[in-house]
Amino acid sequence: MTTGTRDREVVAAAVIRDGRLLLAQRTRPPELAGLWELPGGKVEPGETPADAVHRELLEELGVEVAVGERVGADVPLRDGLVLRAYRAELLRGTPRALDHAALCWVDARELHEIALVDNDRDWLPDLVRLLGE
Ligand code: 9L3
Ligand code: MG
Repeated sequence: MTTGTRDREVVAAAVIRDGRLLLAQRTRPPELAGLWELPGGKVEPGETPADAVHRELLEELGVEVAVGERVGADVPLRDGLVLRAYRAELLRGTPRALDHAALCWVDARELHEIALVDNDRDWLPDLVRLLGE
């Protein structure tokens, strides 16, 4: 076996512009539909996490990004998956909801009020810090 012992990674992107964080509203699975998340998805075999952030944001939002620093701590998911967040800077395009129900830009106060997916709530203090910079 060449795989199987390492956790499979899911990446998520913190895109911040003008003091606001980009959130995307999930459509699936049913238990997550309607909740908001940092956009992203599974790292495919042969990809680095940064490659995956770049690909996922192109697929999900139609934008090109430069992938930056890690944000917050690893979040363990079910089935040996681990979720990791990265900063991402918009280089080209305007984000569109190609795979989500909707997009929104939130400030720190709105971030506390919106219905985030549980996994992403762990990053709230880190995200608030970034929004304050
Ligand atoms: N997930 C949680 N928070 C996020 C992202 C991008 C993903 N910010 C979870 C939801 C799914 C799994 O990771 O259970 C895979 O994500 P996707 O490929 O369905 O986006
Ligand atoms: Mg996704």
